[in-house]
Parts: sequence; structure tokens; C-alpha cells
Amino acid sequence: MKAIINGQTVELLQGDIAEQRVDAIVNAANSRLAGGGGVDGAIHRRGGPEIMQETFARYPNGCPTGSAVISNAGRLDARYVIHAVGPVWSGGARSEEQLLADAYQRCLELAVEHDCHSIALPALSAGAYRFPMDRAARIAVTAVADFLKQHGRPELVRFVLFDAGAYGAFAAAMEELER
Ligand code: AR6
Repeated sequence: MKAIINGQTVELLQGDIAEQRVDAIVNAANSRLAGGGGVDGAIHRRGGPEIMQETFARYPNGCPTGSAVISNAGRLDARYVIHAVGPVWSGGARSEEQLLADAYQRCLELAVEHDCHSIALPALSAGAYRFPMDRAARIAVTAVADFLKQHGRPELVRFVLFDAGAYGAFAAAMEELER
């Protein structure tokens, strides 16, 4: 599925984010940048140790929730990995929605600052961090649309969703946005 927002392309794909060929791949990291399962596991497994070596050296204090940091992409087919830290869902009263939107916005800012024309994004927080998928999808799609309306870059934003459920939630959120 594809949409054009302010002249730029937003697309949805079901697949593995670590296999994408784009300028920047976004990782669903934790605030210690310590590695883990899900997206994080796939990226470090396929990308190799160079990524962790750089994040360890450049960001010894990790990254706060709702923000992101950038590193090399090791052996991945990308120039950069952007490590985003989404919130852990704990009911919605702890600014989870704002923090999730902030994390996406920071990813896009870093991508533009590093002259990335294309970026692949996962469903941040919607796995181990238990954010409800429908809400996570609405926030993700809205954050990207807002950024593109304001900045007109990057040219391609690709959400890479792991399963049909996530894909369906993002497709519904995109349709809602277009109405
Ligand atoms: N490609 C695309 N999407 C994926 C992939 C993949 N290879 N693998 C899983 N997903 P998660 P979070 C989906 O848990 O919720 C890690 O341990 C998954 O089905 O990766 O932000 C980190 O170190 C779900 O829909 O990220 C952190 O500690 C979505 O990606 C913590 O998990 C996000 O799931 C971060 O949790």
C-alpha cells in the first residue's frame, strides 16, 4: 500500500526490516542500547558487531525514551541505523502516546540531517513494549504525515510490518488519515 503526502511516498510492506535496502533503517531499541529480541535482534544479527561497537562508544549513556540516536549500519544494506527508543506501554497515562510520536519524529529529523532520502521504520513499541497495535499504528502514521507536511522530506518512508495483523492495523490507519 502506498500514499503520497506532500509529494513524498509513504508505503507499507510486510517483511523483515533488517533486509531493507534504504538509506536508514530504524531499530526498535531500548534506552541502554543493549540489544535484545525482535527488531533489535534481527538488526544486530544481520548487521554484525560494528553497529554495537559504535553505539557503545558514542552513546555510553544510552538514549532516553522518546528519542533516537544514529550509527553506522554494519553489513546491512543501508548507510545508517537509527536506534529509536519507544515507550513501554503501561496503560496510557504515562505520556506513552506523546513519547511514541516523539520517537518517530526524532528518527525523521536524524534521517534528514544525514541526507537520507529513504527510511524504513518498524512498529516501534508494539512488540515487547506491548503498545496496542491499532493505537501504535495511528500514532506512527500521523507522526510521519505531520513531519512530511512540515518538511517535505525524506522522499520515501517505508513501514515494514512483521505480520498480517500489524500490516492491517497500519493500512487502516493510513486509510483513516486519507479520509
Ligand atoms: N522486521 C520487522 N518487524 C519486526 C521484526 C523484523 N525483523 N521483528 C519483530 N518485528 P519489538 P518494541 C515487529 O519487540 O516493542 C527488544 O528486545 C514485532 O512483531 O522489536 O519497541 C529491544 O531491545 C512488533 O510488531 O520492539 C527492546 O528492549 C514490532 O516489530 C524492546 O524489544 C516491534 O517489536 C523494544 O520493544
